[in-house]
Amino acid sequence: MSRPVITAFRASPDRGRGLARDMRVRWAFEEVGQPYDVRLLSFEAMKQPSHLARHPFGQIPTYEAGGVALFESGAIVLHIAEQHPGLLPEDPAARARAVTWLFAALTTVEPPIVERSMASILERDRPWYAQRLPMLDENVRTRLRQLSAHLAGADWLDGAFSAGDLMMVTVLRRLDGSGLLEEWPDLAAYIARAEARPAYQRAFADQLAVFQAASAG
Ligand code: GTB
Repeated sequence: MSRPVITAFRASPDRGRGLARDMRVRWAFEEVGQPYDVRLLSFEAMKQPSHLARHPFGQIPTYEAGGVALFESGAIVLHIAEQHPGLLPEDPAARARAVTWLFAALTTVEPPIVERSMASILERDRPWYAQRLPMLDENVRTRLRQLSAHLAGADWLDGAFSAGDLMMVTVLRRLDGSGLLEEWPDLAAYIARAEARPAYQRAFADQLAVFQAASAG
């Protein structure tokens, strides 16, 4: 069977920090040992009809393999996890809980983190930013506090490392540089534990190499 193809930024605005959402898909492929190819896109190419046919919102990442074409990083990671052993437990109840954590990362934890991140980029010079930031920080802190209470010293969210942890860690990494993660050393250790996984390291190096090539060219 031919290798799956995903799309990613040709020149990621995160400057190779692995914060764009192709990183979670790359990491999932590496965890399950599935080689893949990457089609790199400029911002302009992402808005062309050929890409809009794959992604109605003109974004990355997308996924194509064996007649299946997907967009949305959560759907792609879940699909990879369902196609290969390694990211979801065999036991049906544990599997359902791992999928629950994947959704929790995307729909409960990611929104306040993205809201804070976007405000810090787009509103930093606005007169209301200084007043708004404490509320944005507090919304993030609420989730971090709750996550920390759930982890309660465990290595992973629910037993063995799963697609739920993979997604949660990619979501939390977007707080890098905010100073908020440092308030929960257990969460910082949770992220570091995930980042130490060889699959993560390979995925990170691959996306960094793309940025370095774009910068050199
Ligand atoms: N819900 C979708 C998913 O999960 O796949 C969201 C996809 C998405 O937001 N894609 C972004 C994109 O294509 C790239 S990842 N943006 C271009 C556009 O909308 O025109 C988001 C992202 C971008 C940059 C950073 N960064 O620089 O730190 C972090 C995250």
